[in-house]
Amino acid sequence: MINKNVIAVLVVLCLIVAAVLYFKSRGGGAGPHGKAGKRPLEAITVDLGDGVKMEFLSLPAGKFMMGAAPGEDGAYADESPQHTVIIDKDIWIGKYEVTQAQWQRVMSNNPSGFQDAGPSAPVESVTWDDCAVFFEKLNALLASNSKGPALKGFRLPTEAEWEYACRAGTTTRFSDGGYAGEVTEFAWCSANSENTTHPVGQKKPNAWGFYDMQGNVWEWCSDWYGAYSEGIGKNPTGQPYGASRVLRGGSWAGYTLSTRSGRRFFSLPSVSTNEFGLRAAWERAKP
Ligand SMILES: [Ca+2]
Repeated sequence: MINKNVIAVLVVLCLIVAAVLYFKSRGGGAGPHGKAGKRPLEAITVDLGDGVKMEFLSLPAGKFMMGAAPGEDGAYADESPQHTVIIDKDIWIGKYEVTQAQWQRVMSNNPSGFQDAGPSAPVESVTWDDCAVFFEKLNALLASNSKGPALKGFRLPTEAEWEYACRAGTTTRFSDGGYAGEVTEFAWCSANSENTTHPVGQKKPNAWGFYDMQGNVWEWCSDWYGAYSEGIGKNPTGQPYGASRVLRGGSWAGYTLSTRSGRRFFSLPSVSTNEFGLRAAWERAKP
C-alpha cells in the first residue's frame, strides 16, 4: 500500500524535473550572448530568381574582442590594440561567400578567373567598386521581386561585423580555437587548394555555421582601412576616409597564418585579383 503523501511527493518531483528539462531545452534562460557559439542562429534564404538563392544567418547582438590577442603568434601590428566592439543591430551575414552563380544573376556577367571551379565557387576578380554596384543592383532586383517580401539594405559587412561572425565567440587565432595544422579542415589555403578556388561550403563551418570565413577568397569589407583605436566601439564602420578598403580571411593562395581571424589586408578599391571576393550582409530596416 503506497501512502498518498508519497504519491504526492513523487508527482511534485516529476513536475520539477519536467520544468527543469523544459527550461534547459530553452537555453536555461541565458541571454543571447550567454552561450556564445552554442546558440543556433536565425537563418533566412533570399530568392534571387532563376533558381538562384542566397542564404544568411543572423548575428546575435552582443560584444566581442576585436583584433589579435596580446602576444598572438603571427599577428601584425595593425591587429592591435585588441578592443571591445559592441554590435547591437539586427544584422544578417551570408552563410557562404557570394558565388559565381549569384554574381551572374545580379550583374549578368562573371569576371571570375576560376570559372572551371563551377557556379558554386566564390566569385573573384571583383573590385570593391564592383561590389558597390553589385549591392545597388541586388537591392533593386529584390525590391522589384513581387513574389517575396520587399527586402533592401543588402551591403558589404563592416570589418567589425565580419570579424564578429568569423570569430563566433572565440578569441583564438583561428575560429575553431585550433592551430595552424588544423586549418585545412575549415579553410582552403595554399596548403590544400591546389591553386584554385573551391565551391563554397565544402569545409567545416565555424561554431555559428558560417562557411569559408577563412580561406577560399579574401572578402571585401565596407570600411576604409586604418588603425584600430583603444576603447569600446559601437557598430564601428572604420575610418571616415582613406585610400584602401579592407579585405579579410585569407585566400586559396595564402599560407595558413593569413587565414587567422584577426588578420587584416587592404587594397585600393579599384583593384581586383583572383583572390578577392565578397560575402553579403543584410541589415534589417527599421520599421
Ligand atoms: Ca573567405
